[in-house]
Parts: sequence; C-alpha cells; structure tokens
Amino acid sequence: MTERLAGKIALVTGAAQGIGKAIATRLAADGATVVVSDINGEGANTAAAAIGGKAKAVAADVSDPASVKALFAEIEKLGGVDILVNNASIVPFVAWDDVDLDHWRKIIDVNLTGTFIVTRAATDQMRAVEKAGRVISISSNTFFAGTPNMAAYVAAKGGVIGFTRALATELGKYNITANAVTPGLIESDGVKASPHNEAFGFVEMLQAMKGKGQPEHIADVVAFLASDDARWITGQTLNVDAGMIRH
Ligand code: NAD
Ligand code: 4PL
Repeated sequence: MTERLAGKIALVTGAAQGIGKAIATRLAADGATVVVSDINGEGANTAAAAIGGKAKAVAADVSDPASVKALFAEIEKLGGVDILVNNASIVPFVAWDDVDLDHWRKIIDVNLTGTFIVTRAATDQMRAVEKAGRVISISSNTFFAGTPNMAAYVAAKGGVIGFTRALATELGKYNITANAVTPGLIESDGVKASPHNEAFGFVEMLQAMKGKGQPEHIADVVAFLASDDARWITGQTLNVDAGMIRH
C-alpha cells in the first residue's frame, strides 16, 4: 500500500487469525518487518507465510513471562521492536450466572496482564535503543456499551484503556506514544465461530452505517496510529465501530 513503515519492526500479538492477522498484513503492506506472534504457533506460521516477504512467525503466550522473554530475544536479533500491537485476547461468551473466579482470573490474566507483560518487555527494548516507539492496544467498544455475556472481558478492556492513559504519561519523555483502539463487533475468525456471530443484526441496528465490521476496518486505523502521521496523538482511545457508540 505505502512504504511509510519501511525500516520499522512491528510485533503483533494474537496474529494467527482475525483482526491480528489483518493488522500484521496491513503493517507489512506499509513496509514494516512484522513479527507474527500467537499462542497458536502453527497458525502463526501459516499467517506469516501468507503475508510473505519480511513477516516472521514466533510462537508466544502473552500471559507467560518466560515465553514473552523468549519472543523479545528473537525480536532483538532483528534489531528491536518499534511498533507493538497488543491484540491477543480471549473473546468469551459467558452468561453472568456462569462467571466464576476461575473465568474472571483467566480473562484478566490474558487480556489485561498479558498486555502488561508484553508492553513491559517491548518498551524496555524500545528505550534501550532510544527509538520513537508506538504501543497500540486493542480494547473494545464493549467497555462503553457494557455488552452482555462478557463481564470479565469488559473489565479487562477497560483496564487496557486505563493502562494506555498511564503509559502515555510515563513514556512521552522517551518519544513513545500509547493509544488504544476500540472496535465494535467485527466478523473475525473467532467471532464467526462463536455465539457473537448472532449479534450482527442487533449491532447493525445501532450502527450509523450498515454492514458487518471487518478485520480490515481495524487494521487500517492501527496502520494510521503506527505511522508518522499520528506522531502527536498519545493517551487516546479511538473508537472504530461504524458509529455504534458516540462519545
Ligand atoms: P480471534 O479469537 O479471532 O483471534 C485471537 C487470537 O489471539 C487467536 O489467534 C488466539 O490464538 C490468540 N490468543 C489467544 N490467547 C492468546 C495468548 N495467551 N497469547 C497469545 N495469543 C493468544 O479474535 P479477534 O476477534 O480477531 O480479536 C482480536 C482482538 O480484537 C482482541 O483483542 C479482541 O478482544 C478485540 N476485539 C474483537 C472484536 C470482535 O468483534 N471480533 C471487537 C472488539 C475488540
Ligand atoms: C459490540 O469485543 O465489541 C460483541 C465480542 N459485540 O467481542 C467484542 C460487540 C463482541 C463487541 C464485541
């Protein structure tokens, strides 16, 4: 598409499928070297092969510090990360009556603590080489809507927004920006295979524009936030949902 990310190294977590794969594809199309990471190593290999060129698959579980340490050792060999996209998450559909402590802990562990673990390692690597860095975290418009059957997820996604605001303050002096994106319902691989796929009718009724949200709608906005055009934006949450939420 462009060469605006030429020379940059981007890490996308949860990039074997869905929104993460679309983001990795778009950043590669803009000229970045993309590390396609996922807990599903086989899926990451397939996605990286489909992207081709400079894409490289590295399996990692964002909630496992040892696994994340090994991931960043690989990225170090490439020259160190410039752009981090925190995309990996579990997207549950669990009725409130079934939300127990085990579920709550699992969702907070992967979706919020995983974001912290990867961001800690990434920003340390960015600072070590004094790079202008980007941290872009995928939250969700469920944080604004209080969407049903996702209580722990909504809490974790709110945590990602709070973390992003604090991170922007902490990292501005290092020329690293931190922003969040809140997609609405997107027809990703995960959603297509889940009960969320039945919600499109209701969600489209609330959207200002009609149609089903696609992974590329999110990838294009992430590519903008990763680009030099977005250099004066930090600590922000960009809502990308065809106008379902107005705030
Ligand atoms: P998806 O389920 O299709 O893909 C998620 C990927 O993350 C999978 O490949 C999975 O293996 C990986 N993953 C899960 N746990 C992991 C872990 N511990 N470590 C590393 N990778 C892990 O999901 P999606 O719909 O493409 O969602 C992508 C992002 O967008 C998520 O952050 C999700 O919360 C967010 N989001 C999705 C929607 C939607 O409607 N699809 C809406 C708003 C926000
Ligand atoms: C509006 O993030 O944003 C369902 C499932 N509906 O994961 C989401 C909406 C889902 C969403 C989400």
